[in-house]
Amino acid sequence: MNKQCWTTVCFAMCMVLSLSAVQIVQGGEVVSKPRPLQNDEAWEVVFFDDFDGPLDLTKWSYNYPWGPTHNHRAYMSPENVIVENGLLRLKAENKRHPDAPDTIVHGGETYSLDFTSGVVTTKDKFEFTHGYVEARIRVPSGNGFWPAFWTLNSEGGWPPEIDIMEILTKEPDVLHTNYHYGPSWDNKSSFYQKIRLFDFTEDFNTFAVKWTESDMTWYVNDVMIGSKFFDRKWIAQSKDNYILINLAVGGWGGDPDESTQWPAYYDVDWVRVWQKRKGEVE
Ligand SMILES: [Ca+2]
Repeated sequence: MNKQCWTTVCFAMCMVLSLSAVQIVQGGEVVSKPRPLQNDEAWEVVFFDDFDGPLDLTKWSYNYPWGPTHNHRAYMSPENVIVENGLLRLKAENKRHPDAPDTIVHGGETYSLDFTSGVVTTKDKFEFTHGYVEARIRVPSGNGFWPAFWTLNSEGGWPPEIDIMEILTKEPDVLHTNYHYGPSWDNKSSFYQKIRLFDFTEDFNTFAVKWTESDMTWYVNDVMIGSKFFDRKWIAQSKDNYILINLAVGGWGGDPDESTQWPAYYDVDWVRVWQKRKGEVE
């Protein structure tokens, strides 16, 4: 066998080996590739955080881009965003923040800001169009919490919004996923799925969405859940998205009550975004 043949054989063997590999190097460490991507070597990690601490401010910002409040009863504070023991911990407390106004109005609803909690986003630091977005998460238990893992367009219009994970902890075994889309706030549509699986407060679970130009698909622990969203026109409305991770109190999740244990923690072990290498077809 001449040199050229050997080169060809070696190249073929390398291809076989690389096709069988399901792990990649990230930040000097080997991480498992999520099962939904394993048949396609073109996917690579383009964003990650293992929260080995302190919070990496080249990747994350405190607060919502529009301020410390939203459609819930917690005032968001950087002091309630903690990174320890390899975890991002958003801490909800049963106390009013000294800077919090008594109430806010959002979407016609009035919210009394009696609680303090935390949020981080990648706005202006990491924004992406299409990919496989995943995080390993443990949500708090008890009545009154609404932990979420979601994305918004960087240019600020709404809709669209991709909700990878929303859990109302009064129903700890129910996962809510959503894609909000449409021409305006008043004239929006939602691809909403509500799926009862198992108690998400008991352990860490991986939540993901695979977002391509042709479909959106949601996953829990690498297993597809619900059905796909196929509408290319409205999928194209999402672009340059940033990630939000927040622990809301009250609002859609309902209010805390006497049984609620404080403080409560929403823990994130890691976040990763995978994309196809440039030039690869989605
Ligand atoms: Ca970690």
